Amino acid sequence: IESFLWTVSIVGCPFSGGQPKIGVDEGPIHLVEAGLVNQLQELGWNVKFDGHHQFEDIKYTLSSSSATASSPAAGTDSDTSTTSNHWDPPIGILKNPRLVSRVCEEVAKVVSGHAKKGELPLTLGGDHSLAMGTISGTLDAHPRAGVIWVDAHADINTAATTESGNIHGMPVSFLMGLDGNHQAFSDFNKSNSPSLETPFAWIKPVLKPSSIVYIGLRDVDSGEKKILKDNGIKAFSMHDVDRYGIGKVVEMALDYLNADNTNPDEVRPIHLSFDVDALDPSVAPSTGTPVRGGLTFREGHYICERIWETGALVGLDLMEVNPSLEDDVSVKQTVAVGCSLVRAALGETLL
Ligand code: HAR
Ligand code: MN
Ligand code: MN
Ligand code: MN
Repeated sequence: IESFLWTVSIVGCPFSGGQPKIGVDEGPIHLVEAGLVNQLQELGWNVKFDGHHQFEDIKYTLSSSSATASSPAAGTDSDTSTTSNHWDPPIGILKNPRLVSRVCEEVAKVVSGHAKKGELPLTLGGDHSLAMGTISGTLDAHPRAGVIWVDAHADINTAATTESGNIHGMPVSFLMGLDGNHQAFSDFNKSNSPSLETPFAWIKPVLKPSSIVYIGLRDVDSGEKKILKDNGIKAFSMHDVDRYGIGKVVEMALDYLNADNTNPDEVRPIHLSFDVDALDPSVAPSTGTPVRGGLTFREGHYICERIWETGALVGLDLMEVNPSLEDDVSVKQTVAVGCSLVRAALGETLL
């Protein structure tokens, strides 16, 4: 194992603003408290972890920069995920758009900074809206990188298709710069109160539709199905996992990303964005939007192990662990599985 020289940088993101349930912001805290740092050191990694990111200053800047802001001080808004603020009103039905945008912009800078130093950024969520930050950061440092997105959901709704207004169901559409967002945001700009910032202006459409592969999908909205089809996006649903087996599915995913590779010896860098709800709820119960019929414990781990084996992993996300959902045993189980998936992606072997 040659990993002993390598550095993994943990980016702890206690953030829940991309969805309405309190508690997912505690995911990274529980993963670290369960001993993740030590577990990665035991695998031979040099682990950098400077504590979880505090996004409080972002909330503060947002609330005080708005001309319409009245006096309540930052910090009195204890739950930004369920209430909308005078400084961050919805755009259409999108909730907390400016907060999500600012937080992801910060995450993008942090991830890109680590990656450019040759470190492997490991982002612990928090909700999956954070992937706008992590993938922007990875592609800034590794422009050729491809994304493997493991999830029950496609997270590719646009402002025009989302039925929930929860931005964790939308990050891929922003990364691709899909049209449905442009229209909604230019409509918004026309009616914008000048004191309110337009969110997501910083995101470059860096992710080509041919640079992502999904594995594990089973709850895809009808608007999302159309987007996947219209853009020719490669996706392996649970139907495909049943049909071909996880081994074949992961090979097909890797082959797809490397299909245009001019030098076949030089595999494309890979960013793995793993939403824990890809796993069956019997395996990972403590998550905000569980969907039955998911990946088994081994199927989830196999994906991570096989990607590690390629030697091409340059970025890793583990998202949507919510320690306030379900009973204590379920929380412990979900956190333990989360740590175990990360170890598998970072080189833990069974033999
Ligand atoms: N597609 C639904 C929506 O847009 C549900 C999205 C749920 N997303 C996550 N992340 N849990 O994958 O709201
Ligand atoms: Mn707790
Ligand atoms: Mn997701
Ligand atoms: Mn999901």
